[in-house]
Amino acid sequence: MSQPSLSGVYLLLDEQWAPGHDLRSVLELAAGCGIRLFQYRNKTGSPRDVFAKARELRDVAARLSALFIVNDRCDLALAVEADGVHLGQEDLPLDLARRVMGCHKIIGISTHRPEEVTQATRGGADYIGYGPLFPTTTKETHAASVGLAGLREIRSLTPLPVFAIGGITLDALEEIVGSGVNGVAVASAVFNASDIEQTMRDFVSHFPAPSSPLPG
Ligand code: 3NM
Repeated sequence: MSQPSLSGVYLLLDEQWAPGHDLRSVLELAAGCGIRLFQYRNKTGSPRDVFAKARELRDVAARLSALFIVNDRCDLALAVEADGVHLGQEDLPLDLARRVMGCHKIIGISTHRPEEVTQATRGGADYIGYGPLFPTTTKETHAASVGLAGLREIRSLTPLPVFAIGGITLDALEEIVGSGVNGVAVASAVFNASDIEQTMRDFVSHFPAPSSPLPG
């Protein structure tokens, strides 16, 4: 299924990665800066708290015509009527996730090697995260950094939207965009910035046009 809005800046919303920030305010500010794609992550909260926060953020995103994706959990994504789910390699396999989510929800998947990109493409993912592009301390990952050369390599392996992820900063953005990716998924470059609004605007300005929301 074609997802024209799966491009540009994909902001990762995780309270643990955003100390001192209120995620709802960040989402509102980000949408004002032209960000149209958000992922909610919470691996530590109680199910009830996580549900309540996800629901709140999902409502804000919907009001602002932005896509809202839940990390890891299909049940939570469906419970809050998110636009989709983002899977890791250790989460529910893609075919099962598709059965749970149905054909209209977005399913993204994290990949770290070219074989995983091919597999995710054959398996019917809607977009791919590829990384870590550069070393990052945000998430403990055992995968080696793929680097810009690795990123360029996978472009020909999939027609799906590709988001580079991991250690992405404004400094490298021009080259990253030049590698043919459709977007970048970021956390620390935004949350650690001294001026997060300006940083988000700078990120968005590297992409051709603000992503448009899904029709209907
Ligand atoms: N996934 P930052 S790297 C969530 O390689 C995540 O799959 C990665 O945060 C992967 O922009 C990563 O602060 C962390 O590096 C992204």
